[in-house]
Amino acid sequence: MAAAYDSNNIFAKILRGEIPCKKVHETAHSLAFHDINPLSPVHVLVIPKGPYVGFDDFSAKASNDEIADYVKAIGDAARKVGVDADGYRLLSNCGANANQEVPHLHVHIFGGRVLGRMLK
Ligand code: DGP
Repeated sequence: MAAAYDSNNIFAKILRGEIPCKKVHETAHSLAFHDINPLSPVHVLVIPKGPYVGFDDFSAKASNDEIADYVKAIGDAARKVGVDADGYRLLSNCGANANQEVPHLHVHIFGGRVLGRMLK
């Protein structure tokens, strides 16, 4: 079972506008912005606006509208930053075993170079 949502996590603060971000794309239910500590030439994070800790509670509790919006936002963000032509990697760390650092669901988009087998 996922942990309870902590509304003081850094991405909740970004969503409330309390901390700035370099926005890539925004929809009704999703926000994409550049990672503060990029691990590849393009490193974007895409988050749902709702209070979901990770993929587990998002997939269990989010509405079909939120899920559709989020999936589309990930693809649209990748196209906006131009990694669709050469390829990119999507990754979401979910929970302790995956070393998830920020307890708000995020999908990483890595691109801009040939990627090793593991990143993150
Ligand atoms: P993960 O380990 O999967 O939970 O990745 C968390 C990512 O969040 C990590 O790549 C760095 C990024 N990050 C942490 N704090 C901030 C922040 O304040 N702004 C932005 N843009 N990214 C952040």
